[in-house]
Amino acid sequence: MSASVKAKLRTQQIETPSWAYGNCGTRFKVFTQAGVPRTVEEKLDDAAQVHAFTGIAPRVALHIPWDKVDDYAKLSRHARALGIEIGAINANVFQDDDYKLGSVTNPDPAVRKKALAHLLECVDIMDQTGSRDLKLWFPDGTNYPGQDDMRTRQERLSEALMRVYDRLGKDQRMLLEYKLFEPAFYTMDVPDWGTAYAHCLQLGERAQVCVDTGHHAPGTNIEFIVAFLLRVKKLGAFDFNSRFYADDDLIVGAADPFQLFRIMYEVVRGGGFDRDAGVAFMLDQCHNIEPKIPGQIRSVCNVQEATAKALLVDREALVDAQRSGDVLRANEAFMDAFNTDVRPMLAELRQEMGLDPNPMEAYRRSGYQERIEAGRKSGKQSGWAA
Ligand SMILES: [Mn+2]
Repeated sequence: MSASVKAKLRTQQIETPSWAYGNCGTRFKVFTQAGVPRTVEEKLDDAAQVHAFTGIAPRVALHIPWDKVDDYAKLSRHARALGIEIGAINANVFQDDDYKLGSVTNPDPAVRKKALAHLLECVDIMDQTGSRDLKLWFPDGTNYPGQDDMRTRQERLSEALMRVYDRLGKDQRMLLEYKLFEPAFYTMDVPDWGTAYAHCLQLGERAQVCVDTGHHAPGTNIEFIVAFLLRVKKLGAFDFNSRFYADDDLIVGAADPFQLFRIMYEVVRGGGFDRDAGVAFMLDQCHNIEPKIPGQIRSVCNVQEATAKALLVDREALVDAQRSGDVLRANEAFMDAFNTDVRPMLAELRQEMGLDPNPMEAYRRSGYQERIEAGRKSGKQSGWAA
């Protein structure tokens, strides 16, 4: 069994976010770190380290305008020279004063126009980087009952999404992300997977839902959402991170490894792990207090561990117990896989892939962290305002 599990794990690809390498923080404080990238190229350099030590993180997502450059073809070449590729393009309609009352659902048509122009610009960038996915997350919503008309805002959203969808190339996809609350506190215009799903359904098959694991109410059964969306071919991507309370953006698997396993089991069960299913496994995280590159390595390894356990579930025994209504035996089959220590198997896999069995230790030993801390002294660090 372990040989077939390892063969599957070899095909896994996890995309890291460029913004995880820059400075970030909470709304109270951004703590800067030594050695943080000053340019997009340096973010790609750091992302390449994560791939070098894990072997399964060959792509990095960009965020526009944070990662805006003059020459995207040149940036793609820089990525390829490092052994990685540019992944999804993430739009940003949350940082301008104009967006105080929303972006594509703003009551002011001029603001809506500006937001739409940015989304279309992101598709132009995808054409140049060769990216398949446009990831859309809208901060749009209201804080007070009566502030704006919820239904009209849905019309505005739908109109903008249609315009962007029409602009996509035939190999490009739109990933629509939802979030329960924040920055708006009364209503969000895309608050949940049902809303995202309904819009994607209306748009067409190249519009799919992105499940950010930190964007639900506490206690939400995320694996059910995953199972449902996979069944109807609308699960486009994950934004993995973990949370204790709200959108904490912590290292994936840190808060609830069992939940991550349950999610990955539904992915395996629903065929979402097969490459042609097109599910993008992305991380969306902020490393506020921990060093960023090892923070990403840890996260990638945690997804890999949960995936390994999900692949280890004895499906035959499970299905047999389920069909015969044997509740306890079914649960045992499930839990046996979760309780398996897969670390020795993963160490073996890495050695077979020509990697160090322990990516965290190997990174520490590599001296890369010391080199960037010494070398990146002048210039402005990328990231949120410090
Ligand atoms: Mn996200």
